[in-house]
Amino acid sequence: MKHTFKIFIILVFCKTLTVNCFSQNEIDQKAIIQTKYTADPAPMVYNDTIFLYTSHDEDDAEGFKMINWLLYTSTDMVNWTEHGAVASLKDFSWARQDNGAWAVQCIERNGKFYLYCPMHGNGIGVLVSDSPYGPFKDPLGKRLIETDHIWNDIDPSPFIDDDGQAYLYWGNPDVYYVKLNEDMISISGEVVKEPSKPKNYQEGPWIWKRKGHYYLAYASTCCPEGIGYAMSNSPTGPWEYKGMIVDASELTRGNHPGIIEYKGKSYCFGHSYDLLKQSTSTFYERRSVDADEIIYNADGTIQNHHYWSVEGPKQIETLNPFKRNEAETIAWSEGVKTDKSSQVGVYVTQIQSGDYIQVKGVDFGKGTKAFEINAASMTGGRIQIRLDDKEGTSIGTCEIANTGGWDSWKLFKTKISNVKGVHDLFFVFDGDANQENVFNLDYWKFFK
Ligand code: FUB
Repeated sequence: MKHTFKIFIILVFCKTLTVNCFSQNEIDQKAIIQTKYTADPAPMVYNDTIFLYTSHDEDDAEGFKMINWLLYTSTDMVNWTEHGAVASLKDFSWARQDNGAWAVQCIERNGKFYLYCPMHGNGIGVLVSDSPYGPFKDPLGKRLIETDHIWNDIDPSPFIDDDGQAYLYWGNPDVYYVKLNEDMISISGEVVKEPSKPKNYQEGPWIWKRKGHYYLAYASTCCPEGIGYAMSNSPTGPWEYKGMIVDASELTRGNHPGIIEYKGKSYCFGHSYDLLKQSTSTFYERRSVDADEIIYNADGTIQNHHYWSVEGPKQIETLNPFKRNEAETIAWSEGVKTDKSSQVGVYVTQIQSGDYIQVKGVDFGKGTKAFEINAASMTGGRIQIRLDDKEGTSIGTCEIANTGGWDSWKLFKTKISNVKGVHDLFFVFDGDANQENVFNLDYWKFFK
């Protein structure tokens, strides 16, 4: 309820004053996903990969318009591969179907993956899969948590302690928790309203343990919302407020933490409106996920960020161009969108002349001689392959012919001027300027 009120106030404020709802002088982080609006990041490390589940603000959303949950993966923190919608309101036959797919979180236990899903006004459900990529199924056919404050039952965050006891936390404007049984789809004991709710707590709890300390990060009091955190000696509190991981400042309008350790570093994910701000100065609920490295002090406290850094996280390993890479593996893109088909899975589409994709830190080693890409087109066009900048050195041009259909996929190959070492790769698209799409792209690969 509080959310609806919050958004209502913001929209009324913007519309009444007909003002730019965003300051023009802000220096923003480049959102880590650009092909869709993403929010409420829930990263999960499984094996050597980050699985980033997000909620999804529709492209035409004004207030919240959220019907499914997306998945992205990365092994280097800068190039993210889209896997499309892995769950949606349709997976819960008992829930409202047209809106309310809010902040999810996934956790693995004994080889199964449990995705805890809030449906605003319908409470919290759980989906189960044998794979982090889904498909996810509703094993209960009803909500997991029964309370008398269903509108407060949002933002579930599961946690498994070292002794194997699992917990589920959630809630706005209070933090609730309950023990989960080992099956992860039933509860043990009573729902507890946390009596030591930390200062500034609004919603979006995220629980983790590090070096014997328990942490509770959360979206801080609206508006604006930053990311606060508290620490405890126990998963059930009491929690002691420790400060802000990301300040609530004039730059933020809502947030939701997701925190992981990966390959020896720690990261905090959240969201902002920075991607939207690149295309309009009007406020809509169209958010985009950001991330930054976080640093712990010796006493376990976390160093503060005023806002998401402009440069974002550093790349932690190079990308191998000699294996199949999905076209939807992207560090930054302009103009393009993604879609999903049963034939090829997620692919890049709505490519217009002048659009481009950047893939960061590609290691060509001792050299490459050829490039191949799987594409479909009704018009044809070409891909200029450039290094280190959208207008950087061209190492080849791949001509894409008309394949006879937007789902008639063919491989196109071209020679590449020899290139060595590590470079950012830019695929710059060229075709008839009047076309809304010059080709669809599935995957690519270089050859030694
Ligand atoms: O994205 C919808 C809701 O807004 C989330 O569930 C909250 O955490 C806030 O980000």
